[in-house]
Amino acid sequence: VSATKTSSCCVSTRDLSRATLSSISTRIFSVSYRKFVDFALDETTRHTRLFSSPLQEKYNSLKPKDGKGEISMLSFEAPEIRHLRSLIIETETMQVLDFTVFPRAEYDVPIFCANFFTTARTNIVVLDLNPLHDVINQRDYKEKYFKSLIPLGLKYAELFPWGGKLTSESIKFFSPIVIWTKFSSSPQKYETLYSAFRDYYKVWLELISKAIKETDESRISQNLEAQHRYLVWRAEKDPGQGVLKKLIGETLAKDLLRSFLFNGVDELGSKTFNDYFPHYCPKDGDPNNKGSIVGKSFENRPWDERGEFVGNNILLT
Ligand code: BLA
Repeated sequence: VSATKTSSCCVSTRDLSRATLSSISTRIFSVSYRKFVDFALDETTRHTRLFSSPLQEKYNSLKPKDGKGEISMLSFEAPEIRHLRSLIIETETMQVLDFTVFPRAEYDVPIFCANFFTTARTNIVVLDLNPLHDVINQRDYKEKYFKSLIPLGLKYAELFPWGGKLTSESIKFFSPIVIWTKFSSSPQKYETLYSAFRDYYKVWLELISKAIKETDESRISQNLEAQHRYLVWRAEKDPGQGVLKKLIGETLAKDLLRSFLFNGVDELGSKTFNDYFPHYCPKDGDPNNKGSIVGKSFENRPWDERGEFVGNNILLT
């Protein structure tokens, strides 16, 4: 009897202490994305020469309007990289990473894209090598960059289930290995995300290091237009805009988006949002008045395990 008592007493104490520990670790666990950026910068300098960007002087750090927390920015260039920039937001209630690397127009290499939005409870994550050209209809471009990466995508698709419906147009900017996911905050998930970030970034660096500089003017201008279209999409429709406006006000947020995050949107081309996305626009021509006319779709991952697109094709021509 006494043995049983002891053991039942020990079990409950152990359970109790486990519960206490886990609640403490939930409470004290706080995410920082700084080590992600440190990793990326270290790794980049192993492949190329990074130079501080002229934008760095103006865009380095900002205080949110309520004075709580910090917004930090870094930006660089390299012989193959037009713009490598990171934005980290750290406040009492959220941690955000927006880390994107745009190759120069002489390269048709994908755009590296990591967008992580974290609160105490939840995470909204996009990690991808955003294709510069169409990977749904242009098989040669898809095979050139993504064929060998499908196993990597599959590994993380299992660890990070598809995040559900998203703005339909976004799918055209995503690759077959995109990680689009939402999950509850936990130290384990954070470490897995760090590992995915490192793997995807290393793979992207391999691509840019091996890429052959394009000399054909018409291909260079196709790359340039594709980059401009991407910038126009994101500067107009980035889902982080609302958060940025709340934190720093409309004027600063707009400047940050157009001149820093999506730098080039006003310089690399003259086409407008309506030119690139005519189906998106309501009759009054203002793309901000309504959401997408096609709305949200792709409840499930629209790529199969061979990297074939299996979503519907309404707007993908
Ligand atoms: C939500 N962010 C989302 C969603 C996507 C992305 C797909 C789901 C909602 C939707 O489909 O619109 C991210 N979409 C992208 C990316 C591309 C794209 C990376 O088309 C690239 C082509 N997110 C940020 C930053 C913040 C942020 C910097 O990157 C905050 C400062 C926040 N993203 C954020 C929030 C949501 C979100 C709050 C949920 C709100 C919403 O669903 O609109």
